[in-house]
Amino acid sequence: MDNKVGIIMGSDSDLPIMKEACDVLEEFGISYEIDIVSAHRTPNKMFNYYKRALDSNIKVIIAGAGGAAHLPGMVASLTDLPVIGVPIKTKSLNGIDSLYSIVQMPKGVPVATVAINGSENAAILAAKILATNDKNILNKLTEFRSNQNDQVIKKSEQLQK
Ligand code: RP5
Repeated sequence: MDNKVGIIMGSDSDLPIMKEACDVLEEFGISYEIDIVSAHRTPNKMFNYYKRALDSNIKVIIAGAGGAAHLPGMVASLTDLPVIGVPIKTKSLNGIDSLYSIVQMPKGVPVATVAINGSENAAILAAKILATNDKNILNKLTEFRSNQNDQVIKKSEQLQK
């Protein structure tokens, strides 16, 4: 079975942002499972998610949540898998609430927090974690970095003309 990334989010309203992580993982040819798991509205599903993750060969979890964004931290407290938290931008506080909720974890329960709405970076980070044990993903990451470098150099050269 392929190593997978588990993508979860607190609400379907997070989906447009979390979909960007799916697109990146597809570019890298990485399998993933995606679901809605709410820390507050479906607590039992959240408590059981780590078992499902292990059964599905999930090696990294990306968890997006907004507002009182407890999902990434709670999932991190229940599993030894690495958890990457994506703070979702909110209408009332622009996602500062989400960011602080996710990043300010107590010692002993780390969540790797990306920028507000930074789900693409969450996917790249997940790819890097899987690449420590997967040459194909590593090669794709190297190509991605090289393309990124070339694009910026090209823009810079155009600017100098
Ligand atoms: C969080 O509450 C979700 O992650 C979402 O970002 C936020 C708002 O959820 P909805 O009211 O849009 O369902 O749990």
